[in-house]
Amino acid sequence: MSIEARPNGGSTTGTGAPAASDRNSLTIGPNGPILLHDHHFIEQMAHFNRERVPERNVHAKGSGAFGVFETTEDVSRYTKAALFQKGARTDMLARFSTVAGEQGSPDTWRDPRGFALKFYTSEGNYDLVGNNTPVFFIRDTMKFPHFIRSQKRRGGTGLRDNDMQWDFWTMNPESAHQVTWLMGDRGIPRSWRHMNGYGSHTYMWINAAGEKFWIKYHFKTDQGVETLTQEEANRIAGEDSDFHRRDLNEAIERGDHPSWTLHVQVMPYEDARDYRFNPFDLTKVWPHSDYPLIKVGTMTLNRNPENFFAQIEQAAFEPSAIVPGISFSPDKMLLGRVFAYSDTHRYRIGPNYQQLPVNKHRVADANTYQFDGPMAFEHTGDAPVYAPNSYGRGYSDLTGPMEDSWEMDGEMVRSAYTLHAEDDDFGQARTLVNDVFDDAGRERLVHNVAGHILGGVKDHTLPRVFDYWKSVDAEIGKRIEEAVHAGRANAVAPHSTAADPAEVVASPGVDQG
Ligand code: HDE
Repeated sequence: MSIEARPNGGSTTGTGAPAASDRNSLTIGPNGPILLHDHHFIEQMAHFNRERVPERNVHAKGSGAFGVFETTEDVSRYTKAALFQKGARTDMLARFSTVAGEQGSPDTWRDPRGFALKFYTSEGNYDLVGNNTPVFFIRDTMKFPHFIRSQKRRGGTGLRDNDMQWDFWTMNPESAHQVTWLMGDRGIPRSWRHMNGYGSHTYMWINAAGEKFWIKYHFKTDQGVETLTQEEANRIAGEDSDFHRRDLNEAIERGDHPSWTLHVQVMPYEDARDYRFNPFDLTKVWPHSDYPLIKVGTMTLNRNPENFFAQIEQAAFEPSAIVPGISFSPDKMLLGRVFAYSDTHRYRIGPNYQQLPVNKHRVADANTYQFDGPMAFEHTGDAPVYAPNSYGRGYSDLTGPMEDSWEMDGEMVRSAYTLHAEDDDFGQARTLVNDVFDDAGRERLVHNVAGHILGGVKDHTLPRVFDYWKSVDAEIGKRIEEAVHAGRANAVAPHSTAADPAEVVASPGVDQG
């Protein structure tokens, strides 16, 4: 919406009337006191004091753009979802973000990146709220607040603390796969355009015949994966904390529209029970040799937001936003998130956040039994506000087994997952190190991990850290231990002359994750 200059060149009050001045408050004489009935001054000041909404408590730093998803292949044998029918073109919004840093933190910190997608489909919004990593640190939602607090700031000093991070990671060994990925090259993408996106969890697809499949999403960047070294990232963090936000905005501005090709892995419903890994364990991937990638379509980002606050800060992505043909899975992390996101939006933005234009679905004949609440500006007139009713307002009344259900039995317990044949905490991390990283990649992994450890890990945490890495791979663990001992031996004593920054493996002042 472009606001042309008004005929008198002036502005208006919040109620639309001409405003007298945006430069001088109303006083008795030029030197007198400000008058209480200077309502324009009061309105300006009062609204200014209320311009901030709470930042996201994770993924606070991010940005995004609008675009379109086009399904180019026929995957109707797996899903009936309208947006995934061949030829469908669906408007969408993407938001990319870091995880632990606050709104003003550097884009180039070592961290997973949020890869949040909102598809405005003809059947309702479908939100796929993933990361640029196919796995995660933990596999039970109950641990999430503890995990996040260990990555943020200490209760006493308010400082971030690498020791706290390793204390948590080494006491939760299921984190090893994600931590290995994080400390490797992909922990710092060169730009959001040069990273892949993943749904991370296992989801359910249902086809028109009601047949169910387990699937995993892979958005492969068409720009190619490119990363930053720790040293490049440290430098950029000091020069331009909005490096990634600026890159995306300027690329779209110059017509260089980034795109990603979506593939899915499809697991027949019955395979899950005996698959060698727990297919719902978010710390695990499904080897592509077991379930190869199947192409679906292309996502292209081609329009920058007009207003950052209205369209990015207030964008509300929620894993609970699903459409017919797509559903959840027994993944405890996904089920926890299905509750948490809408809850956080009600707190952060308000209970009517779904009415905001950026969050509004595109379903013409929507019929929602939600009414009133703060800032409600949609309504259904005098239509019945209850169901059932005899005045013709429709309502839903399905009973019996739901099409997207799955079988479960057993008593209520609090427990870890039962382990499948090859389930353990370090095996897939070891595969990542030995079969995916090359020699140079392993060298950078050792360098990054040792640098992070030298950034403040305390003596009593160190043995667990070395054991953690030796459990991933004996050789890598040994090299990390040697690099840390060497780094400590070379560390310059605080009282002596300043060290050459290049010699200090880690810049403790710069966050590494
Ligand atoms: Fe999030 N996560 N998360 N997360 N997450 C949030 O929702 C949460 C997890 C992810 O750009 C919050 O709107 C729980 C995994 C992204 O606006 C919050 C758990 C993955 C974004 C929240 C997880 C993600 C968020 C904070 C453990 C990848 C940014 C603000 C089960 C698959 C979305 C908000 C955006 C944001 C909860 C773990 C991705 C607090 C409880 C795993 C991309 O609700």
